[in-house]
Amino acid sequence: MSKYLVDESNSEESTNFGQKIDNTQSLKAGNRGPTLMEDFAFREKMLHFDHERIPERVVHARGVGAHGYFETYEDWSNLTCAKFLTTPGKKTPVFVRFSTVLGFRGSPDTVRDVRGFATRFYTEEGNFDLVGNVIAPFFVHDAIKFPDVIHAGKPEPNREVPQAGTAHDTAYDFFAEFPETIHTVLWALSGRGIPTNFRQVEGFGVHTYRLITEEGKAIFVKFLWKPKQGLCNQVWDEAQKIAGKDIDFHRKDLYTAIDRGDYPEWEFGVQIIEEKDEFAFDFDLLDPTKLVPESLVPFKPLGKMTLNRNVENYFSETEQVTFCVGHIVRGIGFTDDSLLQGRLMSYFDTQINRMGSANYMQLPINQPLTAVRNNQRDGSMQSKIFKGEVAYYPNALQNNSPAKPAKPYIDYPQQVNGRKVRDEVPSVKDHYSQAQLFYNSLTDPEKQQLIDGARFEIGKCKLEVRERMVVIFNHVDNSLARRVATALGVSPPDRVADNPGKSSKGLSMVEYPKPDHIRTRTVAILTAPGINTQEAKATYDFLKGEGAYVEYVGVTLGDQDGLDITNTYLTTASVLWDAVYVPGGQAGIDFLITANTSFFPAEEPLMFVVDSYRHGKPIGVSNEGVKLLEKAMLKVDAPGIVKSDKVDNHYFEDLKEAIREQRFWNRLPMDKDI
Ligand code: HDE
Repeated sequence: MSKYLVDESNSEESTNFGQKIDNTQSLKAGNRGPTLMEDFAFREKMLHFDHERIPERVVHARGVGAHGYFETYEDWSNLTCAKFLTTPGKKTPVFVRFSTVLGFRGSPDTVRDVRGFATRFYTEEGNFDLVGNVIAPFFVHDAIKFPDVIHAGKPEPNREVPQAGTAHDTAYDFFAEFPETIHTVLWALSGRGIPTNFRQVEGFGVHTYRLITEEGKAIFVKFLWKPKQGLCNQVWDEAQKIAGKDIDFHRKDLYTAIDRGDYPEWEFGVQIIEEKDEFAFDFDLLDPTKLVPESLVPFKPLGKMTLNRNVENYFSETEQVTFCVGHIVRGIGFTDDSLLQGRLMSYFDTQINRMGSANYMQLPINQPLTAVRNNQRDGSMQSKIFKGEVAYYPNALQNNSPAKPAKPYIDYPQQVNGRKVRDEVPSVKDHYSQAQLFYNSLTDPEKQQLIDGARFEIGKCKLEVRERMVVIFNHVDNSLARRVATALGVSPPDRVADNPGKSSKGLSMVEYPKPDHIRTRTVAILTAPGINTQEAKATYDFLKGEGAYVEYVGVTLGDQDGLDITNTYLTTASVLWDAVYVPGGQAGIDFLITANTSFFPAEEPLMFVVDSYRHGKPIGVSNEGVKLLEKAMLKVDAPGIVKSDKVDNHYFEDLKEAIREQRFWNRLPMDKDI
């Protein structure tokens, strides 16, 4: 792709047809006169500007992309003949685009939503696009319902509100009418719907695919991505505040980590189901509203992906990348999952609509590494010049070329039969067992967050929608329904269904392994004139040495007693940081508590620690710094508050451990009756 990079530094301006121009003024009849029609430079510039936008994606419009590579651990030819998985250590370039689903292209990053995790592998056999999500199941099992679920979730068409979220009548009207959505709805209401950043998300291929060996043996697989950075979510209040303070929060997080060389990594792997076990489960393997629990089928890592390069140009790369579920490589196959089958058509169509041309695969970001040879011709913006008179097959004039390859894509010779029907699929009808499995697998604080999410979202809906949603919840779990109902002004229902209490590993975010370091964790050190700069500096140096992203927050920008203040209490807020440290120093703490300069927002330092506390974040505090917490009426002995009179190595290790832990969920308020 580098041959397409354009560097315009030290150059002279020209039109698109190459004429050098002075483009600082338009051509007028006299200084104050009308602009002349003959001004070709003005016309070209303005017309190009008028056409700068292409239709945004109908879903997943808001996204962020990065380049990287995938490296396979071993030769997996016992599972598949896909070449990128059969040469140990081989690096295959990738491009990943993370996205929210419902919001428009300029919507905030931290809304509650499902998120896309789309990966393109530029393999030596062509592009393989694994267009997945960060949530394992999907709302509906039949592609024909997709426009409905999206119309219900998108802003309501009469007024076009609300933006980028499901907290409104039409979304929950649909969910209540269509209970197969409940499993995915619970995922979205949990921490999975508000990840801390895109580096800490799992990825799921969602559908069941096939892997096929050279000998033609096939197995069923689910594709999964496991982040090395751990899993973490924001608190809903925090996510909402970030949506105002920094709507690009997730984008910037990814860009920053990559710019600083802290490349995020994911293990890529599969859950393997032998063909003979297709019907061995109490759910349908081809039903994408269900997942394969890791307690039943373990995750088998195949390789690792590293994202190590940011895009040069958002539009050319992230906006113009055209993922298609149908971009597949030899050794990987589809299944009869009807959602997958529907997607196989929709993505090609949507890309032609977005790009305005069937030649979109010729764009630099879309070109495969392999040669493209076929008899497809012409179309808008054709950039290739094909030699010769032949554009058909078979032909003798060109020796029957492009010819049949020696090893073409393997269409798995699956037996297909059945009557044409437009019926419900009986095996999909159990909507609640896996919703229960998911709910039961969460820790109590995670359940609480899910319930609070439901109270917020459904609390925005009409009474009849609220009542119907409580009925759905009650089929999952009576206590869940009662807890949600109480806050919605709906009568807590009696038990109607059993929740047998089954759970699975791999579903709780809290139980996911944490990294053993604190690299990339962001820490704000609160300062004011009179703060103990020695303590501040020593903590800064220690955390920085551990690879954390540490900055000082102060009253004004610039130097303050030798500290380089890069944020003020006006430009930042606790929600933008993973942790906060308050050093000692009586005068400084007095300043933060009483704040006597006119431009200083008096409550902000207090709000800083209050929000950090409420969002379960680690808070380091030394000596007089404790007084700021006391003034804010926080429990200074609560978990995750690391305090000491001595800022020494012992203290630093405790602080590091708390920052590594990332969140102290049991500090968040819990319902009394559980
Ligand atoms: Fe998509 N989806 N989708 N989807 N999807 C699109 O393609 C569609 C589904 C997913 O970063 C669109 O380029 C249908 C499941 C991601 O560019 C569109 C159905 C999963 C992205 C489309 C589904 C996804 C898209 C919109 C049901 C997870 C963003 C613009 C049959 C496995 C890709 C575009 C990117 C994007 C259709 C369901 C993930 C319209 C019809 C299930 C990550 O083609």
